[in-house]
Amino acid sequence: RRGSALCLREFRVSSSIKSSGQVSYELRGDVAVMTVSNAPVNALSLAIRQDLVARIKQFEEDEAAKVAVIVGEGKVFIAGADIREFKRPATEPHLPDVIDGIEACTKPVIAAIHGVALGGGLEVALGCHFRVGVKGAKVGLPEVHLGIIPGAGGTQRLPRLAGYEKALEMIPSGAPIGADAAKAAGILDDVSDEADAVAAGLAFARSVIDNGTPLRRCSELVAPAVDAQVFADAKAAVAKRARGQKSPVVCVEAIEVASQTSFADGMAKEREMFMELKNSAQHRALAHAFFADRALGKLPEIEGIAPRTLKSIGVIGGGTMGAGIATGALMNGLSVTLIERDDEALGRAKATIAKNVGGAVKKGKLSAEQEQRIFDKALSLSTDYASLSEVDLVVEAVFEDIDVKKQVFEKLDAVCKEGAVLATNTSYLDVNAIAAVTKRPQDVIGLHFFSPAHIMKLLEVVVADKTAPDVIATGFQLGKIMRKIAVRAGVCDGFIGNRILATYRAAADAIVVDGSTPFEVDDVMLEFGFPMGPYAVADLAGLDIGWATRKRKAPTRDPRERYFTFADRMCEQGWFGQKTSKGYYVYEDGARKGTPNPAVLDILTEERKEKQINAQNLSKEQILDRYMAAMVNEAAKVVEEGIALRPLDVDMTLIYGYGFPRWRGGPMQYADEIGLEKILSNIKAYAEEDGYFWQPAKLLEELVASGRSFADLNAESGNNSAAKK
Ligand code: 3H9
Repeated sequence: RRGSALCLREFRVSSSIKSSGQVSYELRGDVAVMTVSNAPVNALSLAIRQDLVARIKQFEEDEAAKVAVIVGEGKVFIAGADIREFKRPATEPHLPDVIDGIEACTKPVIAAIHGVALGGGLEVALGCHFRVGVKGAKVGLPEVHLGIIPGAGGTQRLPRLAGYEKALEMIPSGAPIGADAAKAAGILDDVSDEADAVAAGLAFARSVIDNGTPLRRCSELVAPAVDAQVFADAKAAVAKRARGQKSPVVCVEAIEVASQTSFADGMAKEREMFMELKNSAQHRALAHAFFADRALGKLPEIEGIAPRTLKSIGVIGGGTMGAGIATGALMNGLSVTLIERDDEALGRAKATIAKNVGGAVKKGKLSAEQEQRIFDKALSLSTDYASLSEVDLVVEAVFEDIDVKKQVFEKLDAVCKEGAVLATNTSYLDVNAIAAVTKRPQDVIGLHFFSPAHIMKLLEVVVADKTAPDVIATGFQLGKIMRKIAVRAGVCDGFIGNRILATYRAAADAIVVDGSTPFEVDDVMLEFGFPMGPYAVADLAGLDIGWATRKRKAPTRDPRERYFTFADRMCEQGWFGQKTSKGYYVYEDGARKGTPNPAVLDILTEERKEKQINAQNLSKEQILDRYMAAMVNEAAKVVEEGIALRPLDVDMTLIYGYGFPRWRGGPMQYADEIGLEKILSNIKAYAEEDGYFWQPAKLLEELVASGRSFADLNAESGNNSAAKK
């Protein structure tokens, strides 16, 4: 039989492999229990793969063992291949061969799944002859999120077992499904009532032995045929959603291969597709993002520090931002006391919260009971600061003016209990100056939410000079409770995100005044993968906001700075973007997507004439290079000054708060891919035109001089597990 031959081949391979002891083998009566043990998530490292091969050989030769059960030690079954190994050349035994070896066994092998079986973990289970899950278990093939496809038979075995439609649903989305759904789809043979995977596996093994159930190999199954149009439709839908990311489309193509060829040919093709993606910049970027996500909260200053109690919070200000913060907190189980200046403003705030919460209920993110609880119990409204005397944390979201904020903090200092965290949601003001008006600067922190605050993922935790470590820990804890991505930032104008944004927006304005159109810049950034270009974003945010900032900053503007007037001229005409139906784009009848406003081009022509600028005709590539150089240069300064602790903090800020395509990994990861030398030499060339704006970051120069990258800096920080050897 094909299976046995394969199995024997594996045995020969394995005879020279020494077991490292990470997959244990224990005979329980006539059932061999193999326990994969590689904390924390039983990733299929080289040692585990070697061990699996050895244990399968042992089982095949063990006359006392009739059936084998594979289980995972700890919280999960197996979370997939060891992603850290992908940076190095693949080492034998390769996972597809290990799994073929399991499937080829002549005696039944059962996967008993608890926690999760993800990626290669589910592929191991698909290589087994039976799969049983305990309640609460989840299975999925999330490789797409790492810019790859399942590469150990997932794209070939899953459609054979569960059908093409199910595979097309699960693999390109990467979304895991629960045990019951997996059973309904035929992926699990049973969902056990046993709490423990070993007990579930043993019980299933017993029934296989008692009933003499024949082996079932996924590779030998034939899925019901489907029309080729199903794949064409899936590819089109997935490509639209993926916006430049390759792996979702390749996932569909790999599943389609399963419908066209033999299992063996399909496996060869899957391997080819997998290897190509594994060696791609998109995979490197997404793997970087995976580990960066997990490194964000690992900060030496809060290691081992417990956060303060966090059950009830106060929110000052019930505008869009304050109501959004209150909504986010309420939806995640916190009690909220919201303060406004009068009953009318409180009524408006309550209506906004009700609308936000209602929207979440409609989307199925919240139940009607939870909604009821929020308005019956969790939300209090008050015009009196004294109502904040017992809250654990207060977030101030009042008008962005330093004097107004200082007054608020003086009042908070007077009424809040000892140990309460006092947070400002300012987006650029000096948190040190705000802390200084209180007698407890150690309790003051910036918590910079992004609007709409109950939806946007990013939270900048802004650490001031005197902020206490447990207050920082509490900021991160609030982020966790509210399901935000919290990034540590230092104090400066605009912190990490808005400071970098201001710089690349200024670069965009220069590109536009020097000859390109805002629409070309937007198109280039859309093509790059941003959901919107900077000028469409400006229209959405309201052009009057930038106008007010420019007016405020006018007295302190450095005369060496190039100043552009086109945006002011647009505002003077009352064009504030979407809210006035006109800005860079024209929004007919309240449309959310506009068409280019041709009058903007006339305003630009006038400005060029006044300033005697000869319009340059920049190519798309030149526009992109300038835009990205500005972003990377400012980002490097932000790291150099310690505003961001590591390059990865910048990357995640831009991804979660500013629409930077995740599959490019953030600006620092992108810069590493392009090469820091190239970025620096571009900056130096631009500096010949405008030496004030294009001052190279010292950090960038240092890295180029020492031949290092931003990834090296992340690794040197010691908190990025991707970099660990
Ligand atoms: C694959 O399988 C390819 C195959 O198709 C083909 C191969 C040929 N590898 O998330 P957590 C680390 S691709 C290495 O905080 P949780 C993680 O970095 C893989 N390390 O825990 C963290 O380390 P640290 C497809 C991994 O409880 C620690 O484990 N599989 C891996 O919130 C704890 O992780 C996936 O994409 C890994 N595969 O969530 C699944 N996974 O403590 C990826 C985790 O140093 N994993 N680590 O920061 C997950 O989705 C979640 O980790 C999981 C646990 C849900 C399992």
